[in-house]
Amino acid sequence: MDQNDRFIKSKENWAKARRGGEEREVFYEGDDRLPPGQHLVETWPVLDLGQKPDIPLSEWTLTIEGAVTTPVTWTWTDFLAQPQFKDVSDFHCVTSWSRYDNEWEGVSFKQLMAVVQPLPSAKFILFQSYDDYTTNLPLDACQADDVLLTYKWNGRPLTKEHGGPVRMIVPKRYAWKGAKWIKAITFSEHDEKGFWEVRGYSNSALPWQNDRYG
Ligand SMILES: Nc1nc2c(c(=O)[nH]1)N[C@H]1C(S)=C(S)[C@@H](COP(=O)(O)O)O[C@H]1N2
Ligand SMILES: [Mo]
Repeated sequence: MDQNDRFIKSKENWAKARRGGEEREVFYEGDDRLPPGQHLVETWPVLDLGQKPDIPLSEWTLTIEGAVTTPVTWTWTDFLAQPQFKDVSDFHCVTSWSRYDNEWEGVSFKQLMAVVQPLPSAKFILFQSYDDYTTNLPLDACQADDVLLTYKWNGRPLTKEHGGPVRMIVPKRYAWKGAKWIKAITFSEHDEKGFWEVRGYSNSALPWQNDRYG
């Protein structure tokens, strides 16, 4: 086992030890903005499987396919040609840190859906990344106004460590639902669990429900 396998194993065991059995603890820390069991940080920690793929902008593509009327593969130029969107939101990691007021810039998920036009049968979405990470969400969750594909954080290009060139941001779910180094988005009639979802983490991942383990 290398260091990375050990990290995955320990996170998996952590979820196993905590799911079921005990009742979910829901407590508030006197601040309506901080979800239960979270603490506030001012830095921005880096969390991933350790690969941090290097994708030159000239080689970067994002494919959006599956149960859609118009599948597309965007190059970097195509991505930047989309109407641009800015939003400020809070970031909640399941390992218990939260970071407030992140300013994101990119393409809203609503815009992406206007381009590909999901079929009425499309109910779920699978996200795939350049490091072979995957995560899944119901389509409904991605229709929220604050969901976007971002390439800028606080006015600066998103660094490789944090998922640049482009990553997903889904503020109302724990941060593992936001795929860094995003490569493909597949709309589907069926739900397919992602990397952490098959390793004991919640399929829904709702911070306000303290919904961490599945
Ligand atoms: N491609 C990819 N995306 C990923 C991950 C990953 O390992 N690979 N880790 C997830 C997890 S567990 C978290 S908490 C956030 C962390 O984002 P950050 O490193 O920018 O803080 O990215 C999520 N997206
Ligand atoms: Mo995470």
